[in-house]
Amino acid sequence: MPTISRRSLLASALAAGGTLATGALPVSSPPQRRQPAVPFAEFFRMPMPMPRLIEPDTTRNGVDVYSVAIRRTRTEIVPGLQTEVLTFDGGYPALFRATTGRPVLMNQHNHLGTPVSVHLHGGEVADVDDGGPMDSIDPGDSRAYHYPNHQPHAPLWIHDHTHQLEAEHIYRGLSAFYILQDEDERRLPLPAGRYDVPIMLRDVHLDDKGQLLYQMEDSHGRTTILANGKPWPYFEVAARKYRFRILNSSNLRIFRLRLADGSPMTQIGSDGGLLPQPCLVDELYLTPAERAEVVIDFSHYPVGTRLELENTRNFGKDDPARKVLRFHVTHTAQDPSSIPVTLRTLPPLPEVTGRRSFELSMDDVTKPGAQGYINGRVYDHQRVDTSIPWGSSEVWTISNKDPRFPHNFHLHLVTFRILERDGRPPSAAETGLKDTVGIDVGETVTVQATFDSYRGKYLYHCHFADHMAMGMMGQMEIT
Ligand SMILES: [Cu+2]
Repeated sequence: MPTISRRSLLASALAAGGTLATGALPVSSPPQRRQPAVPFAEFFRMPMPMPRLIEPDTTRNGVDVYSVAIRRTRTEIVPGLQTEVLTFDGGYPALFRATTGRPVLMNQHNHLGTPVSVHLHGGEVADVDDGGPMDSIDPGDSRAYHYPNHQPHAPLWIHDHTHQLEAEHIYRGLSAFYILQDEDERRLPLPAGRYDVPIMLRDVHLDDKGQLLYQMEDSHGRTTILANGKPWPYFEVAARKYRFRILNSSNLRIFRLRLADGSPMTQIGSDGGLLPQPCLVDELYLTPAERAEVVIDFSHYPVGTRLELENTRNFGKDDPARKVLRFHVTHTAQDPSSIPVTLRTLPPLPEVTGRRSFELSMDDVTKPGAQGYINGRVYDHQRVDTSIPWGSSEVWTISNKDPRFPHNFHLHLVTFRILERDGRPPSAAETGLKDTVGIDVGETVTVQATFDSYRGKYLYHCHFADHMAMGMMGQMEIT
């Protein structure tokens, strides 16, 4: 066995937001990673499906009205076994499509035995429609959520946000794409239609019956990587350009994605839609809830090529999570698409009206009752942590003071711009609108957000879902 330095060991363990007892591991120990209990699905054996498109039941006065059943279903993750999952309308995962300027009324019916709260991540919605942690739908009840879709295009998503159940609910499948498009985006000559492909990534831990095993902070056990609900699938492509909208819906896993042959990808978008300009990237770094949109040009490859999308943030060469999916170039096709030099123009940043600081920290997760903190406080829905005057534009400095765990930071209601990462300007990939930003151990990130839409109470939190469940959330009130 090759010698593993303590530094790389720690880095590997941290890579997946892992559980690691402080100072307890000898220098030569391999990471304490359980092998999957079942013979896990083989790599690149199943095709990657599209998410299930959920369509509105009707359109009333220009509003698309949906009726969505939140329910259990079964899906084949390990070939030959049926795995029980939680879904929006049976989609594992599901996909909603919406258009800027066209409101949605989403009736959610809770057929589970637990409360659920439906949150449109990245959505600019009234606080009563935001799916707050305490504002849940009881088992057997229904609720209508109003999504005005005033905001520009963005690859949004929907997930459960019920206090202390969110982590397990999201893990078991309550996450869906909500792709909001506008004319500014649609008129660009980017790959479209069947060449515009959403990919939801996550990791899971399967037990010996092929069922999802949920334990808090089980980053070492979640070694099966799913793309659109299938383990390590393959995806057949034509030798032309494709647009991929990639969401990391994992609870704890950070993906660092690259093409196995080292070719660059063209990143065109992030959480809040298109970047101002496309940029060439060697890798995509996605913490939980972050999105990246890329164009990959398969015309460089002969028909017959098999090209892996790898995850280089992993536990080493025996870690199945180093693999993600594989593209199979199966045929040629016409390609009228192109990538414009300018994708959008973002408005200039307003004058700064206030500054605040936030520190993220967490108890040692190996201790029972471990909690997560923002500025030393655990989430309390009855407490307002941050009062913000309506119309203000604030600079928030967020530091990860945790010596062990990466975190990230998500703001409800608004997008923000990243000003600095550890004192340096953001990379080109981070120059767009963001709603979630990764903050590694010891890092400090500075962002600017403008609170000029709704008034009311909203959350900000770490989006490592297991950390949310540990209370690593705060409440802001825009007044
Ligand atoms: Cu966290």
